[in-house]
Amino acid sequence: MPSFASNLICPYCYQPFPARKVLFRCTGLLGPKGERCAPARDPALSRRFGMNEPLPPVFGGRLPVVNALRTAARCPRCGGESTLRVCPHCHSQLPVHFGRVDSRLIALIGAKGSGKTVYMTVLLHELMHSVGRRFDAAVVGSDDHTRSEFSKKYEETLYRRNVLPGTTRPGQAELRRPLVFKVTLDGGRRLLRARDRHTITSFFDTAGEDLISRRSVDLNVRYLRAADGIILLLDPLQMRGARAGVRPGTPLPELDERTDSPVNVLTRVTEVLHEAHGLGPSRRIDVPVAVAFSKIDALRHAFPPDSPLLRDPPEDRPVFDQTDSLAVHDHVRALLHEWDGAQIDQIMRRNYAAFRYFGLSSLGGSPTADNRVDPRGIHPYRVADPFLWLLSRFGAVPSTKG
Ligand SMILES: Nc1nc2c(ncn2[C@@H]2O[C@H](COP(=O)(O)OP(=O)(O)OP(=O)(O)O)[C@@H](O)[C@H]2O)c(=O)[nH]1
Ligand SMILES: [Mg+2]
Ligand SMILES: [Zn+2]
Ligand SMILES: [Zn+2]
Repeated sequence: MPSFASNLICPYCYQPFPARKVLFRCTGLLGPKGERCAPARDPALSRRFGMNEPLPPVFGGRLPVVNALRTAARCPRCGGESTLRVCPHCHSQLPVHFGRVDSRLIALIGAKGSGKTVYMTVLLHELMHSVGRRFDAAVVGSDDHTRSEFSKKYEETLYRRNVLPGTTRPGQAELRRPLVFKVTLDGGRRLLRARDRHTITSFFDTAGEDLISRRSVDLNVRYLRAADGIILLLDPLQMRGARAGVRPGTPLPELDERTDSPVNVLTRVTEVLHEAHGLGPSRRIDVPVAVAFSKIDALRHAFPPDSPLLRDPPEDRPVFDQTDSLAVHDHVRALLHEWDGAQIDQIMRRNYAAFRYFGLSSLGGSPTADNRVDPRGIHPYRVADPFLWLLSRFGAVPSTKG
């Protein structure tokens, strides 16, 4: 999405709106007239995200529009000035630079139990720590909800209590709120651009069960339609051909009527994207899709010694390494044939203009029998690759020529 686009897309509810329609939330501080706007439950936030905390009122549309992206407005009730911009649909507070910096919505999808919630947690943790250091990037939650949700719920569960998350509640896409982060790359030390560059990324962790029936896929249609990039997480342990070769002792996900084969998930997501973008069956979808195979730790023992999935990605420079990534891509494509997943490759080639295969492991090893993090800790492998590939496609990080 270009900056100054007339239509912005809210990173929380993924609904589009023209920049001039943005609303403001009163600060709730004492205004110049000596009045103060009282906080109350916001029906829009409550309906869509189940957020009921009392907040000062929302207002808008009163001032002459000097600049569609105006950053402050005066509250008609108390007369106080506010810079807190909110989405006209869901009333979520918009990130500080929203509308003037790149905003990229990244949908994370995959079947039930494919590892999405664990992956999102580990990826963001890595981005905030090691990967962030390498790219000299600051990755911060862009609102209070994201900051507290991420640290109290996601990080706390996995990194401090060492418990794997339970199934993400299905059917409640309306109540679950994407996590919105701002990635700031330090311009001074970057190769391509001189100024700091901000990218707002919004992650929506779907409930795998929402992908089972055609009807519940539609729940996620809005998220898929608005996505600038998609990370499709597929679980090789749910593929017949791969299950046969897992490291002995690896707990295998049960395949029951609530899980769906990766091929079926991909087929359905492809149909939805075709429909959402109004494309005929012969047109290819041009949203970049990172097809990432999770839980690679359970299969690596059988890879040939020269496999790129046995080495670490080059991490000495703040660039996305295309040569390494293409080697992984080719290797995963070859593995797909062994895993009885040749159909996945056919679907990708026929329907997508830009896709790449990845192999990763969020935990770096199997969880324990009672589904806790192994006491040896979390050792993520290649988790940042799909995200960095998307960022490089968005022009937000440099990449080497492949
Ligand atoms: N071996 C291995 N197992 C993993 C890894 N990541 C996740 N798992 C296993 O996969 C299970 C499911 O992971 P989740 O992240 O909850 O999966 P999800 O895709 O969010 O599932 P739903 O919320 O039900 O759609 C975990 O409880 C772990 O047992 C990994 O990197 N390696
Ligand atoms: Mg989940
Ligand atoms: Zn006010
Ligand atoms: Zn919104």
